[in-house]
Amino acid sequence: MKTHHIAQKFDVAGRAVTLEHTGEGNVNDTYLAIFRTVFSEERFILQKINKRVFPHPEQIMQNMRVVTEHVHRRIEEEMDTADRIWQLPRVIPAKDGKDYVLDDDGEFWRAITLIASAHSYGRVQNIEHAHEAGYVLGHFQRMISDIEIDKLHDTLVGFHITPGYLKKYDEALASPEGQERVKISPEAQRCMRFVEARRDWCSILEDARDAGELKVRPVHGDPKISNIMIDDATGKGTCIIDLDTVKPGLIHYDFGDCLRSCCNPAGEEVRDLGQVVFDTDWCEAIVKGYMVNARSFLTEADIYYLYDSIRLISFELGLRFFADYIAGNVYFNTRYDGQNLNRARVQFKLVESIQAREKQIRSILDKSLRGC
Ligand code: GN1
Ligand code: MG
Repeated sequence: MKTHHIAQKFDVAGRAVTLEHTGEGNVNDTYLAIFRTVFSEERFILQKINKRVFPHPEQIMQNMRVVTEHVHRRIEEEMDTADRIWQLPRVIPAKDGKDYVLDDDGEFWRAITLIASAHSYGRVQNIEHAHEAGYVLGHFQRMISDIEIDKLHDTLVGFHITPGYLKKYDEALASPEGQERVKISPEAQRCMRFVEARRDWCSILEDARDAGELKVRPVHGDPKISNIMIDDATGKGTCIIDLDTVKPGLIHYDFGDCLRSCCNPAGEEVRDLGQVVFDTDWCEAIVKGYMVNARSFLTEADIYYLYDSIRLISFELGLRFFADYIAGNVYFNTRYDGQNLNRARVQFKLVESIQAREKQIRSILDKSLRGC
């Protein structure tokens, strides 16, 4: 079935004029759809959900319903006192009333509204942008903090459980194909040594959760910089998109991932590793923005593990990329064979940079918790 025909099955007025593949996202396929009637135009987002990654797309849609309805209500409740108009996309139903369309190949499609007059960026543009990224994340976490976790499905079992990724990595490495892929690449061998040296602290967050120190709460799961929308008119954050991984987890996954993504000015795909660094000025701005909302819900134990989460989630993403490279690129979309290896090296370089700045990062966290 052609993408145009699929788009036409959603409840949007008019006819499909263009469908542009955005090329963004490492997992799903995303299109910008433009529909026209004789007097209007509607733009929306059309996505094919990657079933290799998400085995139950219908659960993602149920979560999306719960989350968007809840957050829309919360935003409206606070509308009069808010410093901006917060937004969050809504699910566009299919003409048959369902939340999705299944095509002839059994592929799963959904449509969501486009947040207009706003853009997201692949990298932080300036210090204000960094501040807004933190602000948007803190606000979203506060908005979803009162959703009961048993109302949310676990859409991706094992997501952000670092010891689980380590186990998968060990399995991929133990296979004959995995052995071969590492044998032929000195860079892969260096990555392997990098992982070995850090194996022992992989369970730091999960141990704290098992010990009852950290509580499981609703989290976004993927607050990277390209999921933060900035209002074209005001330069302020307006919403966070990509709700596939909103599910029960530790808020540390979000905090660590936001800093991992935002504080590396070179981005995730850079080939020149010399450009990869953890920018502490941006870190300070993000943490300040985040704390505006987060100070109200962070516990002492949460605070204790904030630094570790930055280091751990960067390491974890590097490990996920590296394991996928060894397994033959089966999870993340790739455009060339060594892409996952390069992505892993970028994240590992970032881990080194984070470790080298531990004192500075801890002092930024302390200062901003004291409101300085
Ligand atoms: C994937 O597909 P995308 O770009 O939204 C991944 C995240 C990673 C991110 C790194 C479900 O997100 O966990 O942090 O790539 N999503 C999933 O760019 O695995
Ligand atoms: Mg995502």
